[in-house]
Order: sequence, then C-alpha cells, then structure tokens
Amino acid sequence: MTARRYRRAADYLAAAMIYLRDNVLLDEPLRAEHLKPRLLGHWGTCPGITFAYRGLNKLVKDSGRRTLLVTGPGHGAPAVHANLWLEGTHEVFDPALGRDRAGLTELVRRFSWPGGFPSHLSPAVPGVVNEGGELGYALSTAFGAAADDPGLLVACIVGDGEAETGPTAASWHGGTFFDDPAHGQVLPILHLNGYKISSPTVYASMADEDLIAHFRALGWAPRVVDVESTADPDAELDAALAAADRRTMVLLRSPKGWGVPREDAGGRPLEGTFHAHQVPLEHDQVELVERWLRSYRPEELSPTGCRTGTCWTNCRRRTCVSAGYRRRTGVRCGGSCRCRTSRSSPWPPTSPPARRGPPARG
Ligand SMILES: Cc1ncc(C[n+]2csc(CCOP(=O)(O)OP(=O)(O)O)c2C)c(N)n1
Ligand SMILES: [Mg+2]
Repeated sequence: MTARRYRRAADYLAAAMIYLRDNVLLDEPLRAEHLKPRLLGHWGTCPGITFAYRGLNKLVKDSGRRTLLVTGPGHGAPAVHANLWLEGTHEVFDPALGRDRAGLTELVRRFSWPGGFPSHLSPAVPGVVNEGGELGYALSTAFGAAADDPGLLVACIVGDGEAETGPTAASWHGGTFFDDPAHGQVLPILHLNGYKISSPTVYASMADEDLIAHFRALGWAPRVVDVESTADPDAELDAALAAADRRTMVLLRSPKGWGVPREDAGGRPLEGTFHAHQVPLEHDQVELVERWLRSYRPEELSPTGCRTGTCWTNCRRRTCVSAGYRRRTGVRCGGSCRCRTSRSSPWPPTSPPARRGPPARG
C-alpha cells in the first residue's frame, strides 16, 4: 500500500468515526439517519497525526526499533484509532475490532458513543501513556517514557497550541539530559497546523529560519517538513525520520483539517482554518459530508475493489504498516512489566553533565 493510499484509508476512517453510525463504507447514499445524533470529535488535527504516524510506522518497519508514540493532541483520538486498526494493533487487544467489515463497523460506531471509546485518547487505548484532554504534558511524558530505556524511541507529537503552554515551553530543555546512552531517544514532532481552537499560533506564525534558530538555541536540530511545499511530503518525512538522531526534531507544517472541503455550503472557509478544529460540518450539510467522505474513495481503498475493508491492510505491498504491535507500542518483556536494564552510569550522576555544544547545522 502506498503512503498516500494508507493515509487516505486512515483519514477516511477518522472522519467516518466522527460522523457515522451506519453505512460506514458508504455502500448506499448517505442519509441523515446514518449520522451519529451528537457529532463529537476533533477533525482538525487528525490528518497531521496520521501523516506523522504513517512515517513512524515505516521507520519501525525499516529499523525494527521499539517505538512509542506520545500524542499531545489527544483530542485527535480518531486518527490514532484509525491507525491502530489499520496496523492490526486494535485486533490484538480486542477481537471485535478485527480487520474485516464487522471490525470496521464496530470501530466506527464505538467512537464517541456511550460505553464506547471516549472522544479523547485515554490509557485504555493500546500504546497510550498520555491522557488526552489537558494539554501541556506530552513532551515531559515522552522524556519520562524514554528515561532508563536505552533501546526505546519515543516520538512525541506536540500541537502548536500545546506548545504555547508553560509546561511544554519548559519541556524542550529535557533534551539536555538525554544525550546519555542510558536513556532512549525522544523525537519531538511539532505540528504547526496554524491554529489552536480559534486563534492562530505563535510558532506557526514564525518564519522557518526563526523557528530553526529558536529550537537550535534550545539544543535541537530541527528538520522542516512542509506538506504543501513539496510534491512528495511522505518521502520528505521518511528521509527526516531515517536520519534522526538524539538532537533531531521535526517541524511539521500541514493545513488544519487537511482534506476537508475548502468551504461549507454557506461559503465559510474550512480547510486550513480554525473552523476545521472540531466538527467542520453539521447535520444540516449531509450532502457535503457525503461528498467529503467519498473524496477518500472508500470503495477503491482495497486493491481488488472488494468492499470488506480487509484489503486495506492485507494487500501484499504493505510498505507502510507497522512490523507488529509490540514494536509500535514500545512494549518489551511481554508487556506486563517495565524491567530495567542496568545503567551504564550511576544515578543520580556524581558529576554535572558535560556541556552540550550546539547541534550541527543541517
Ligand atoms: C491545558 C488545556 N487548556 C486548554 C485546552 C482546550 N483545548 C483543547 S484542544 C485545544 C487546541 C489545541 O491546539 P493544538 O495544540 O495546536 O492542537 P491542534 O491544532 O492539532 O488541534 C485547546 C486549547 C486543553 N485541552 N488543555
Ligand atoms: Mg494547532
């Protein structure tokens, strides 16, 4: 499955989770009764999360590295569920979420539904160690997860709104202590989609060169991936992730709500604006919702044109799907214990850490 096709599947699933309780593969024309009665979710951050997630899964597959993802924008839970389903992690933990039509229907219905998945990420979701809902702690959680676990890569998506919180502003300094090989590697991905809830963000408003200078001063070596300024943004992300070392962070620019219609039926702009933050279209615009959902061509997402959903992940060219949930969720020792390897240096250290020089210019 190509990167774009994979993202198309994941983006479709995330949007379907927010909107649909029936007709989940659009086998028939969309009608109001197919929509959930209360539309509750956050679309705006989802396509960017999936963009990063797809790249990280390729990295896991290519490198075999145990990798944990800490998702700061936990309100983007539909994207994480979509990816967990596509890669097969969900079905490991819950056979009702198998990668077939029944599992897909269950996944879509369960989101934001009484007794189902909460609208935000929670520790009940496989691989999630950071509760969604209160922004600010993703990066410090990522450092905590990487501490004393030398083989672990902890990727951490930080929203540009979350990045304006005091806790996150302080957390960038965590890298100071993580040059120590006794620890895992933290790889921040600052998601610059331009907006928090309804106003622009400081970081997204800064020029690339100023952002790079700012984060270099904090000890990071930033790599910019701007999905709108390149023909193959997935390849650009793959290159950045493959070359990532302990100093690397990714500055990811993508439009808020990437993929939603440019404007609603009344001409209100959606894609790339704060209007895309939560539910971009309400019940009264069911025709536009259908057009949007069909733009992902759910009927074509299987290579054979079958409509069971299984081929989305079981096709032979699974180039971008994770090599297994244990690696993807950072699990070791069967998952139930958090055993410690012996440290290569004493803790707390008996002498102050060596001063870090500036990261190499890249
Ligand atoms: C501490 C805290 N303050 C406010 C909120 C309300 N809130 C929910 S989502 C959001 C915007 C987040 O923006 P950003 O981090 O840029 O995420 P994205 O744009 O990817 O949705 C805010 C302010 C919150 N969840 N936590
Ligand atoms: Mg944002």
